[in-house]
Amino acid sequence: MPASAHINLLQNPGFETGEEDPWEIVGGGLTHTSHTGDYAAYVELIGGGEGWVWQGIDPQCAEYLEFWYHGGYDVPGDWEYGVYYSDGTEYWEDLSYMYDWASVHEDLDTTKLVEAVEVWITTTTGYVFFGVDDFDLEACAAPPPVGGEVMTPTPIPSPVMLIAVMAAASAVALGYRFTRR
Ligand SMILES: [Ca+2]
Repeated sequence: MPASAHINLLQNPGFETGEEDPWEIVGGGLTHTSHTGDYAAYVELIGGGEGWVWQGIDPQCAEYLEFWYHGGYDVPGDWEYGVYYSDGTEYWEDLSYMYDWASVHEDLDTTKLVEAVEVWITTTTGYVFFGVDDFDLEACAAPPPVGGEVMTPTPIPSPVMLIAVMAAASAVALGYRFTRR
């Protein structure tokens, strides 16, 4: 596993400021039913609809996304989490129903820059309550250059270098002979 910088690119990742900012929480808010600390975010849908917990950042390379969640309930619908990359592509994965808090870990594409993360909840009927807490969007330890390739130096022996190496070798051989005499 590649080393990471141990820098969380998200602000207020565990909602412990007690305010939603800079998260965008639609269809929910903050709750004291947390994974750790005093607060978590939740989305609650009654009889259908959609909601989400979203945060945008300045585009940066991220090694992985982690967070804790619980909820879902056994009703028709989708609960997913996703990452928005600065090139316009997105990556989404399904979440399954979890009564107890469970963790998610997703390794990300480090050739791209993340500009937002989101947990997205939708249902057509019934009741859904989803809690999320303790997000970590982990910064890359060494962001790869964007728009270019990493240059790997390949040693190419030039004639000048070969002559120098041969001269050095013969000088050593001569020196050896002289000191031995
Ligand atoms: Ca918390």
